[in-house]
Amino acid sequence: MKKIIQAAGMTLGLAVGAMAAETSAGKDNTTSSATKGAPQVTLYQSPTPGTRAERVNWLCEELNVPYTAVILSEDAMENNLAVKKINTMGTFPTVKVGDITIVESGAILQLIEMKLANGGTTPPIDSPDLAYHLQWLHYAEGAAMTRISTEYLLKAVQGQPEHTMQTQRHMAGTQRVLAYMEEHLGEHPYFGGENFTSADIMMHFPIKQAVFLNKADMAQYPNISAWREKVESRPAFARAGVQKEVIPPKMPR
Ligand SMILES: N[C@@H](CCC(=O)N[C@@H](CS)C(=O)NCC(=O)O)C(=O)O
Repeated sequence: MKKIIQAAGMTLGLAVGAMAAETSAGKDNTTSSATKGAPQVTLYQSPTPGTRAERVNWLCEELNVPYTAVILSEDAMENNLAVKKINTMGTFPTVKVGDITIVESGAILQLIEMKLANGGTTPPIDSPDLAYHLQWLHYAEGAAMTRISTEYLLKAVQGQPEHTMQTQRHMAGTQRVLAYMEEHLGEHPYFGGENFTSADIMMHFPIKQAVFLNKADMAQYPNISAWREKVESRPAFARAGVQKEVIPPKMPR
């Protein structure tokens, strides 16, 4: 299912070509009949585990969608530069589906589900869960990550004289989004509603970040904690190598 190709030390342009040739030459014979003839998924990853790219690994493992995971250099900075040559935004995940390369994890998950998995985990159009699924799929990088990271950044600049109403609105943003998640999970087993969906995959990352960046006390959120245990015990979670906690990044010297 998954193939990690590392190209440390190779000329990057050549490395990409060599890898593309290698994978399209049919060495990867894991393509299931559901996706035969479908565009290949190439996932550009960071050598540092735990980026949002893990959402793509996780979804593909859940849905049995074949993909090739590529790390262009073991050196994180070099790898960033190499990925920027593939897509100028160069964030993780960057994914190539067929001939098109895109960024933004939520959009990538939706694209894979729609194009390669007959909708995948998306609830049917007439299901009341569709609204929950869509809300949380977008909430993860929308309300949740913006508030969690803004609060962290505001704490980092605390003490500076400029403290406007706008900045104040973002203080306690982490608590606010976690309380909203807690409420939902008190009424539904999953962010996707009755069933696990890609919205659950999207929501795992901001919850980890809330704990790591703003030291959120998860004892206050028993529903989120129970949900975490449940989704982290899924076989696809382990197969995808999703990190349970944030690994503190190594800062370049
Ligand atoms: N909203 C984007 C965020 C992507 C993002 O910022 N990813 C981080 C890794 S978790 C990254 O690439 N950081 C390095 C950078 O911004 O250059 C998504 O969900 O894909």
